[in-house]
Amino acid sequence: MPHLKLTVLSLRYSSWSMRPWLALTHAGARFDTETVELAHMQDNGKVTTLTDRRTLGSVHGLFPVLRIDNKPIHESLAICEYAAERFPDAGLWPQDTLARAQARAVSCEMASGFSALRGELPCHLFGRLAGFKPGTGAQADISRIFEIWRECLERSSGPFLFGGFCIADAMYFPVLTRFRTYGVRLDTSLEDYAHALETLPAVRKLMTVAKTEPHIPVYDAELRAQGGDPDAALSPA
Ligand SMILES: N[C@@H](CCC(=O)N[C@@H](CS)C(=O)NCC(=O)O)C(=O)O
Repeated sequence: MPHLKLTVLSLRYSSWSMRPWLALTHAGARFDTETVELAHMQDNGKVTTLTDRRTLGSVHGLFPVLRIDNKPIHESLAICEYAAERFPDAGLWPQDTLARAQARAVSCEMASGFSALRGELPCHLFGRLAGFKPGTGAQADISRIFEIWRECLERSSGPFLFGGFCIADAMYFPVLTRFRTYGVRLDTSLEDYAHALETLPAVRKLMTVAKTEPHIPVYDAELRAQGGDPDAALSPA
């Protein structure tokens, strides 16, 4: 069996890292997770060069990277594709050809879009900010995401976007956590989807692991500056 190592930024915040972590975990893959910390995220005025990033295991400067016996795959969706092919019994893509293409389409839409949402509502698994009002661009992204979720759930009858949990759900999980952090309300049908995601064993495991992941001081400072609390949703020990 090849050795798998997933190099990530802190799973408290890194949405791109969470996605392949969830896909691999749901598939039952045995893999090591290595969390790296970048100098410019420590709130000390330092920069992180491409050389620094490569020394820490990146290929093109970003994370996550999966290494299979030290051979890298960068880009989260490509890592998820690898997991789907390596662990075919996990159902990481739908069986049906059309549903599979549709699942890939909404996954690609997530990977390449929603920049206003990403910019305005940074991912904080345990953060909470009361009274947040999205701007026009972020609101348009939220509306489109609700539309995708409703259409998929109507077609599949749930509980996940394409019936069983698949890569499309892994792609949208960090969006759901943003909705929780910033108080974006879901209607009843979408709350059922949220419940299915939040109680999935791989998601529960992620939430447990994330509690032990490092804080990123610049992200916490940005949330606090808006009146938020980066640890508000941590359950008492
Ligand atoms: N398209 C890439 C995006 C990866 C990405 O943006 N990763 C962020 C972490 S969530 C990162 O490495 N950021 C480093 C930085 O901001 O300096 C993927 O899907 O893997």
